[in-house]
Amino acid sequence: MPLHPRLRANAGARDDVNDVRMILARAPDSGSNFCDHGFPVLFRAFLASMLLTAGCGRFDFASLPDGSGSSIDAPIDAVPDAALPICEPAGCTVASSEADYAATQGVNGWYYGYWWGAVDGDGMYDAATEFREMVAPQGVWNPPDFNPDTQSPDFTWAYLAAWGGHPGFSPMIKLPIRRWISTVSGLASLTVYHAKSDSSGGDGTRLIILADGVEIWRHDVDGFDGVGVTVEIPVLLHVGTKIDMVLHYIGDDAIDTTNFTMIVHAP
Ligand SMILES: [Ca+2]
Ligand SMILES: [Ca+2]
Repeated sequence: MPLHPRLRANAGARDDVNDVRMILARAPDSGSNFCDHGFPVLFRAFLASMLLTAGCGRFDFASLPDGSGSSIDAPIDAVPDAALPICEPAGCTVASSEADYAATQGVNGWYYGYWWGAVDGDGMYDAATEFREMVAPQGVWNPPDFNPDTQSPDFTWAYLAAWGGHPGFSPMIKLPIRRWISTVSGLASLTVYHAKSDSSGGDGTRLIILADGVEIWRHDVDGFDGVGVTVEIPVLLHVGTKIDMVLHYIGDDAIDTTNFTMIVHAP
């Protein structure tokens, strides 16, 4: 990705990533300071495709573990519309998966679906074409062919509720996906919560967040972890940006009832 003309970046990757230092600074001839209010650019640093940080300024990676062969990517996106707040005042909420939850698709931008891994030849979820909508005749979202008889081949543990849901592994891989399609444009923060609802065991669940199909965050919660994590994930939104929360079973789907929610808000 081309560097923004007003910026210079020093980035590198060495075998010992503990020594990597990345500096994003205003170019000497720049007429404005990108770190001031307005954020004309969004800087994101990835280590082996995992988001490390975003924002602007100087980043020291001294706390990283050794990562021989890891790559560090630092795309710098020009965001001409980021100077406009996504809502006001600061911290205001645009969308909340729990507060906006409904038994109708599309309410406040939320959609409820799944990836049918068992019938996907390449085994990879394509956010552009492989989001299948669920249905919610009872207020809880299930695949449209769901059969509650556990002996049926169309049975699945995959479902979505206001507070979270459950991934499906047996008899067929079906991963529930909570999707939000942005109605705003600008820099936002996602408050993401991931914990076990049933913390009595199992091998845990994995929550993967994608922005227009690109992974921006993932987390594994242990089978006994009823506390989990709450994180803030910076993201640049445009009208139509698709944020997918994909709930994965990890090894199997035993005892995988999981809390996961997202709030989209202004920084
Ligand atoms: Ca696929
Ligand atoms: Ca599991």
